[in-house]
Amino acid sequence: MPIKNLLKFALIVVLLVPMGNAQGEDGYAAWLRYVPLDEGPIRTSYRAAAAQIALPADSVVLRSAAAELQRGLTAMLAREVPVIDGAGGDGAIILVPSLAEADAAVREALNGIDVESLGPEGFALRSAKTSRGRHIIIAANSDGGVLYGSFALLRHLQLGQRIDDLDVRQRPRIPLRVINHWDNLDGSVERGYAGGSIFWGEGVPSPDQRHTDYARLLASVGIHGICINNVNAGKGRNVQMLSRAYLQRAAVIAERFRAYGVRLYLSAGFDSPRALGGLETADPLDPKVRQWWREKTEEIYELIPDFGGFVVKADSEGQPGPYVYGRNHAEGANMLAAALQPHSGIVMWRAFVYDSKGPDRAAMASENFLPLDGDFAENVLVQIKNGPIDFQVREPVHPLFGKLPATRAMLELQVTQEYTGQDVHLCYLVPMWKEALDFDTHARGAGSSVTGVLDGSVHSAAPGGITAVANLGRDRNWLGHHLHMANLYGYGRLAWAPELDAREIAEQWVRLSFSSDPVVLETIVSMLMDSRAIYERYTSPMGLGVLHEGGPHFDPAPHIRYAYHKADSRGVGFDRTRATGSGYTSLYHRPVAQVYETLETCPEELLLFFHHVPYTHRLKNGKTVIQHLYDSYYAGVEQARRLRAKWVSLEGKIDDERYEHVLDRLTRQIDHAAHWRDTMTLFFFQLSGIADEKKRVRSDYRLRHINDSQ
Ligand code: GCW
Repeated sequence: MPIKNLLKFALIVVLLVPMGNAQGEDGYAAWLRYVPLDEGPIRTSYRAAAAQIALPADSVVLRSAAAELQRGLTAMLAREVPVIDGAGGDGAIILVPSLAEADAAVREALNGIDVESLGPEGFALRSAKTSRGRHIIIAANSDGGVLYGSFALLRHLQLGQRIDDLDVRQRPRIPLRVINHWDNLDGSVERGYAGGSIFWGEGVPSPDQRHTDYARLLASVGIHGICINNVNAGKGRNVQMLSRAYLQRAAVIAERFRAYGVRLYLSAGFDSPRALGGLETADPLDPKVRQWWREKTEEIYELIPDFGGFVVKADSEGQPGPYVYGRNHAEGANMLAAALQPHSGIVMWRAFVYDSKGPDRAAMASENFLPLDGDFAENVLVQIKNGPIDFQVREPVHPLFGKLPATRAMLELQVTQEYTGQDVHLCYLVPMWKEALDFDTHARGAGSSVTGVLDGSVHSAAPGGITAVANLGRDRNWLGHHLHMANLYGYGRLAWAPELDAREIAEQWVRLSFSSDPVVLETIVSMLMDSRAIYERYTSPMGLGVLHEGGPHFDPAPHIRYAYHKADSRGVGFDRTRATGSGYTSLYHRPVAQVYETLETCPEELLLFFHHVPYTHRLKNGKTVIQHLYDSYYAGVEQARRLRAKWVSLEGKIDDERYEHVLDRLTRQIDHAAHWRDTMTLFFFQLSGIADEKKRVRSDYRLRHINDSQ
C-alpha cells in the first residue's frame, strides 16, 4: 500500500475505533461523537452529498470548520472526505464566508437568500445544483458564521435528517454569548465538581488538547466568549492573573480558543493597581489608577490582540470595589471601560452585590444598581444572575431585568450545579432557564420578555448578552456526571436560540450523546425533564431556598438558615410584600408586583419566597402548608427512586461505562435525597409541633454534624 493510502487508512481506523466501541465511552466526545452510520439509504445519500469539502478561502477559523467537517464526515460515513482548495465539484460541501467573493455559480445557487439578513454570525445551509454538480453550500458573512453552519450541518447529519433539500437559515438572537469559569490560579476550581482546572495549576500543560476540544464543544453550540479565571480575582494568588507571566499563559490559551471563534476574557481584581501595581490606591477616579489600567490593558492587547474584556466582581463577598473609595459602581466600571474602549473591549460588571447583614438580600442588587441606570459607559454590561438570591432551584426572576432601560444587561446562569446537587443529583436546568428567558417583565407593557431585554428589543440601550458559569474540570467527562452535559449543551443552544423548547433540546442532546433508540431517547428525556422538579421537591419546595449549609452547599442545614426561610413555631416563609414585609415585591413592574404581593395570586411554587404563612394555611389543593411540605419531601424521594429504576431499564442499551457511572450517581442521589427529606421533615416537625398525617417523619433521625457557619 502506498504510504499516502496507508496514512488515510490509519486516519480512518483512529477515527472509528474509539467511537464505535459500544462497550465503554468516557464522555470526552460529549455531543460530538460522530458515530459511524449503518449501511443503508441514509448513508448512501449522505455519501453522495458529502464527498468533499471545498474551501475557497483560507483562515484559521475556516480551517477549523473544514477540519471539523472532515473529522465528522469521515467518521460517520466511514470513508475519507477530503478537503480541497477551490470551488469544489459534484458532491462538494462549499464553505462561503463572504458572498461577494463567491463565484457566479454559488451566487446563483444562493439566489433568494438575503445574506445580509444573516447578520455577522448567522449562516445559511442550502442544497443546490450548479453546472459543477450537486452541492451543499454553507454561506455566511464571516468565518465564524461558516463555522457555526458547519456544526449545524454535522448536527443535522448526526440526527439523521434529510440533506437533499436543505434550506436552513439561522442567526443568533443574543449577540453576546459567553461562558465563565471560576478557576483559581492554584489549579482549584471554586464550585467545580469535576477535578482541577484545565487552565491553571501545577502540571497543567498549556496549551492542552482539552482547550481545543472544549473550544470545539463551545463553538458547536455558538458560544463565542470565555472567561478563564475566577471572579474572586482580588485576593491571594488570584491577583497575579494580570501579571505578565499569567497573561502570557492566557495568550497561549487564547490562541487555541481563537481558532474556534471563541474570544478570551479575564476576571480582573478591582484592587489590582494596589495589589499588583504597587500604587497606594485603587480609587477609580485617581489619575494614576486610570493610567495603570490603561497601560495594563495595552499590555494585554499586545499579547492577546482580540481580547474581549474584563469580568468584575466588586464590593461583593469580600472582593474590593469602588465602595472602598466612596465611589459608586458606575464610576468603577466606567474607569475600566475607558481603558478598554480604544481596543473595542467590554466590561461585564456583576450586579451580585449584597451585604449578608442587610434585611433582605433579594433587594440589594436593585438598591445598588437602580440609581445608576444611564450612568454606565456604552461598553459596560451589567451582569445579573437569573434570580435575586443565588442560583437556587427556584427563585423569581431578578427584578433588575426590565428596570434598567438605559443599561446593557447580561443574564448570568449557572451550569455548575452548586445548589442543585453538584455532581450527584440529576438536575436538568434548561426548563428553569427557559422560564427566566421567557419571563415577562412588563417593562414596556405585556410582551417585554427577559430575552427581549437581552436582545435589545425592549429598551433603547444597546443589546446585552448571556453567560453561564460552567466549572468543568479535568475529569474525562468534563462535568463529573455524564447527564449534566445536557446543561452545557442546553445553555449554548438556548443562548443561540432562546425560543427552543427545553424538551426538544433534551431530545437532541440524548440522540447526539447516547442514541436515537426510541426507548433510550424517551427514558433519558423523561428523566431529564422530571429532574428539576424532583430535586426541588426533596430540597426546597414552594420557593423556600438557601437551606444548604454555608460551605460546600450540598447538605441541608435549615437550622442555620433562618434568615432565608424565617420558619418559626407558627409559620414559614419570607414576607417580601409591600404591605407587611420587606417591600421587595414593589421592585417589579406593576402587574408582576401585584401578582406576587397577593397571597391568592402568588404562584404557589414561590409562595414561601414571597409570603410568611401559618403552617395551617390551606393551599389550592386543599392541603395545609405543613402537610404539603411533608408530602413533597416524601414524594421527591420516591421520584428519585423512580429515576434510578428508569435508568436501570436501560442496562445493555447503552455503553457499560456510562451506564455504571450514572447508576452510581443515581444511587447516591437517592441516599442523599432521603437525608434531605429526613432533615427537613424533622426540622419542620420539631418547629411546628404538627405531626405528619401519614406519620412518616423519623423523629429519631440524627442530623449529620455540620460545622460550617452561615
Ligand atoms: O453563590 C456564591 C458562591 C460563590 C461565588 C459567588 C459569586 C465566585 O457560593 O462561590 O463566588 O456566588 O457568584 O460571586
